[in-house]
Amino acid sequence: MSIPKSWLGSPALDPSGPWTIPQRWADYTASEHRVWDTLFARQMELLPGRVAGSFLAGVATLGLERPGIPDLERLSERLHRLTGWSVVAVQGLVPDDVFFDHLANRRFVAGRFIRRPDQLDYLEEPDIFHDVFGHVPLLANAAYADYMQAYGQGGQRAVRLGAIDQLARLYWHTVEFGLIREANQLRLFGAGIVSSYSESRYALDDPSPPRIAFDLRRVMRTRYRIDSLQPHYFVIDSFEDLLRQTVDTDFAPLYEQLRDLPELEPTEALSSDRYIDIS
Ligand code: HBI
Ligand code: FE
Repeated sequence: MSIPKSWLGSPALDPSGPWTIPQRWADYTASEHRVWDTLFARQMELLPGRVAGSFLAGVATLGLERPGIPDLERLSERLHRLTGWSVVAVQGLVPDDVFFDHLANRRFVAGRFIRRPDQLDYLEEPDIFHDVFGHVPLLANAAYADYMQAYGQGGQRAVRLGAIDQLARLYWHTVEFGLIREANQLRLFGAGIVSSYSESRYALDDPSPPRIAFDLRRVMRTRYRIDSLQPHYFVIDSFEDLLRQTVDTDFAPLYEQLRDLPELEPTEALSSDRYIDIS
């Protein structure tokens, strides 16, 4: 990945780009807003003391405590002032190259729809609760915001180098399911965890999944499961360290090396793994 330009300028907020749709905020029903409120209350009761401090700070400064599904225009205005990111609505999953293009331009895509009341605990496609509650608070953190942009730029290069799988694993094991060391404790930061009631507890409380110190090469070789709780978690030291480890690496030769090494199955251990056992 190349060095991301840190957020210095302030180009106009651009709520567009490929595959976006209008949010039509006024069209959400009372029942849809209630689903958001239920999920929000449940996670906010659980997360203090378990989630990275920057996440809770982001929830507060972005005004996510207001009841109801957030209005993305309003949310983007606040976020844009802090780190130059905006949030745009899409129908659902978008192709990889489109996803990377948005990230590289500091736009996070959020599914417009919200899960049904009978799907509070599990759904396959990312909805607005996962995308906004899970991902957006940390975009108010400068290092995390730079990491996400660098990821988008790295993704555009990975498309050309045929290395999407390796890069997608990095995203999965950090942005979606990462843990962080903070205040000499393990804390959550991955959006897939913090937007899930069961995984927010399991990832910290359950004795079975190993917590392994983040290592870029190791993570890029590790296949993942999308249909169950994670069999292990990777732990970063800080967002600054994650950013440094990735932007200081030339990914093209790394992909070449990784091609010659076997992929690791989700539960496979390596002798070089360093376990983190603080609780
Ligand atoms: N589209 N809406 C949406 N959200 C995602 O998280 C997403 C996507 N398309 C592709 C994608 N993620 C991943 O495959 C990339 O990180 C590799
Ligand atoms: Fe996600």
